[in-house]
Amino acid sequence: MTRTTAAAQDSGPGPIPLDAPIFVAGHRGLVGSALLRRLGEAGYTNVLTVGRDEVDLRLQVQVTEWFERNRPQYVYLAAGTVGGVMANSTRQAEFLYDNMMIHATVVEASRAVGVSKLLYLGSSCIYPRNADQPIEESALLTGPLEPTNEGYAVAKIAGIKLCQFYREQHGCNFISAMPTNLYGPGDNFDLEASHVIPALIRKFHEAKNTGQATVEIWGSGTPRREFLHVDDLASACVFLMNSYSGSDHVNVGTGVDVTIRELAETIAKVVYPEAELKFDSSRPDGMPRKVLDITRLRNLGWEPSIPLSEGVQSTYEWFAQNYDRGELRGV
Ligand code: GFB
Repeated sequence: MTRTTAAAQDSGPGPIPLDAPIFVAGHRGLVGSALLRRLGEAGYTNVLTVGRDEVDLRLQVQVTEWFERNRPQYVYLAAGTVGGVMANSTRQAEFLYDNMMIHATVVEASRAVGVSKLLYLGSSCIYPRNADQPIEESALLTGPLEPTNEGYAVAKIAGIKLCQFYREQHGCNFISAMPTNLYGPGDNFDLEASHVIPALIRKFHEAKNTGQATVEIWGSGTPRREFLHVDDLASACVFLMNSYSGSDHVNVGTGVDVTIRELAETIAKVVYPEAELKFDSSRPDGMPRKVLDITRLRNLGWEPSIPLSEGVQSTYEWFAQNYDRGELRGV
């Protein structure tokens, strides 16, 4: 194996050819579908996907066989079992098992067929519950995790380490991006399993339709969160795939956070301004605050471009157009 210098590794092999075979794992999810849109806009012509009916990404044999047949050269690893604070806290075994397996099989198959570069997507929940805010990448593994998403976070941390160790031991150019809380078109709008933005968009919409005066917001309304539109994340991923090849993971966010009460007010303004907010303290708050330090990404040359109010407006438009389709209502 030829060793390259740290600087050369950080800048990577240069732009990805537009006709290179690129695999997007998890293409039906919020992130994967945004990646397909972004890669299409950017002119990539050979984007590969596979449905879960064809390949169970938790099964190494199936994944390796698919890689051997399709020979992707670049991989975006956006597949996983995901959900909001409630789904995470009540299905920790599933979140840990599924994600650990999916990361392991795709990383190993990528090594086995000699993939040139893989981008692994983690989550900001990898950081300790009491990390200093905004959270720098160096906060990883410096303290105990938020208990409501410990299973998911442990799987995501294992994924980062896996990429780093494959780099060290096998010379693989595998990089990791850590997105903050995401939202956008194609999200999961199931009220028990979803994240806060899709849940509130749906709750305000249904309350408006039925003339209900109050809308229930989980928890105290005081936790602080940072929200990134998924199209901004997809843009950052394509940017990193083309320009970054370091071993350290890179935070992807906006660097700006709001309270859940402020978020609810922003969504109410777009969907149903007359609604009254009612806070349900029997539901979990989760992390008290989660906002990423995005200095590393900024220094590499990328900035987010979609403000929260604009992103909520366009996501609501997408939701309203698609609401009649049964799957958005979990039926
Ligand atoms: O989006 P969410 O589930 O993600 O919740 P987390 C964020 C905050 O919104 C919490 C509050 O304080 C919730 O209590 N919230 C208010 C609501 N109303 C609602 C509602 O109707 N639905 C939901 N879901 N929340 C997840 C982690 O945590 O974030 C995952 O569990 C992952 O591991 C993901 O990292 C990004 O930020 O709390």
